[in-house]
Amino acid sequence: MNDWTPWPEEFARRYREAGYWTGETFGDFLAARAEAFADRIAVVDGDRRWTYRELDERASAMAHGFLARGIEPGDRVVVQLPNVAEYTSVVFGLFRAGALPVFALPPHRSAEISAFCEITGAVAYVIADSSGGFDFRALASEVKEATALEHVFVLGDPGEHTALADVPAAGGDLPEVRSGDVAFLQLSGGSTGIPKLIPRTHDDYLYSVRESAVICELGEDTVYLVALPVAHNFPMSSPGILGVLHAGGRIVLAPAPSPDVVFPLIAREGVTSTGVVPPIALQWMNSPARAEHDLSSLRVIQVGGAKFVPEAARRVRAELGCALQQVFGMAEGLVNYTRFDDPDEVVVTSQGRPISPDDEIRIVDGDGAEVPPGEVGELLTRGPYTIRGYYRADAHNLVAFTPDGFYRTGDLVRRLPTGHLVVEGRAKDQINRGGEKIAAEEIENHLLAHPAVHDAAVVGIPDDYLGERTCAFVIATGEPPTGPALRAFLRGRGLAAYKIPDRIQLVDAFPHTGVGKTSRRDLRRALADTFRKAQ
Ligand code: J2J
Repeated sequence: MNDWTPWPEEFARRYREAGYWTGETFGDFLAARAEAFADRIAVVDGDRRWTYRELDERASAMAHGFLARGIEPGDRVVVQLPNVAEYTSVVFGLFRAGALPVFALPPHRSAEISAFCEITGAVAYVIADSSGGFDFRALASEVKEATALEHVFVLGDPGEHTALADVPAAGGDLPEVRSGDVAFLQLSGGSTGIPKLIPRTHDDYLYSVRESAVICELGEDTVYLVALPVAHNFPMSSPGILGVLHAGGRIVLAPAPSPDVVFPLIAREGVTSTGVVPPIALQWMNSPARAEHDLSSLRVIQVGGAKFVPEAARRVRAELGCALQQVFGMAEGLVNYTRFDDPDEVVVTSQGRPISPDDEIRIVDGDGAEVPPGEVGELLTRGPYTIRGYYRADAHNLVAFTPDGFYRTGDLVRRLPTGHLVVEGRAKDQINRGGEKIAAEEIENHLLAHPAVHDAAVVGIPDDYLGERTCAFVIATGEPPTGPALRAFLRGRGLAAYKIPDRIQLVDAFPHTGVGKTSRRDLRRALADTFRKAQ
């Protein structure tokens, strides 16, 4: 079994020759930033301000400390932290130690964390003691019991584990890290029962970061607000915290995206840009608190992660007093941005065009043939920062990628003559709940574990605010379970809260979807249609 799929040598050579892959590692990247911007502020978290030099020193001390405690180059380390400054020192510390962060999100619970640990064989887990009212130490103890985890590092009160504050250490040389190796594992939105992890190399990711910083016109005067969970691919790299560090700007970490938290922070720190998902943009636009704060420093709000409908997009400039940039990206690679010199109509109605001239785009029909220009089809892509395979997923890779290495995004798009893409829908078994991705099969499998569930199908249903919500159609066996009982059952299985179905509907039978063997995809589509018609 291969851990990951490198680019074929002829592509790797091409990307190096074109200057995309420069040989820089994340460790080098931070060192160069610290050299260039030493005393400038890099990270703001509440009243704490770290300079570039301080971040660099903290990252090295973390690296030495992790190594001294037995973390080895190549080891996987699950990182699940809220939006705090230590996220940056931990992650760059792991990069410098040659260890691979696995980026969990704050809502993940035992079902997800155990799966990440099992797939990766992670030896360590970095958490905060508690956050958002949840005690992560108990979760860590549970997962440690059941997996190969050896270390748990805790920001704050460590309980039975190790305090993150005790990790930093002095030391000599750090291990050699190669830019063509995998630097970290990012999460895929997923469409199958088992989570998929995305191996990104230093070379490929840093290319997308540098180009994003240019496209988004970042500079030393950039003050970027991290409103989404910092480990998500969007605020990490599009252009996100890494793009801002590249340009010598300042990262401001927000503990939550709500207007009461974010608006005062924008005013206090003079925030110039931020990236959010559509429901947050809507919440900000709809908030009466807008009038009470000086948001005039804001130059651009990026919106992505789910479709931002034109009606909402048109409101941005008047209501938030800044420009809109649409971002259509994916942790697997390809990122599209509308550009600042695009006509307003293109910014409002499209999801942008790719970063790189070497991003290859194919838009295909169900048989894999390219559709005529301007028509809707599934987006396939290949390029200098798009993976060629998921981590340790040989069987799934055969279906998720074409034989010639294109990633099947599962997104239905059409292309404008300018090269901009318009997202029209989805051909994958995933629900996009306001930017949070839910794999239908994963939730169905959890439901099927309930003794009174005979069959289950999970689909997306339209929602004005989130774009989509989840509805689970359930066929019971014996005494039908109630909705609240099924929800409690799912929570009890350690599932992240955003994956618990918003609606549970008991049905006697599923619709027939035509001749022959019914595919789950057809069934989900038919259920979603009947739901829509019934509304
Ligand atoms: C419609 N669907 C979108 C958009 C993503 C930048 C921005 C977002 C992500 C992200 C990211 C969309 N309109 N503007 O990684 O770097 C849906 C598509 C896509 C999937 C990827 C980044 N922007 N999507 O959302 O890995 O279905 O990345 O394939 O979480 O989100 O999800 P994810």
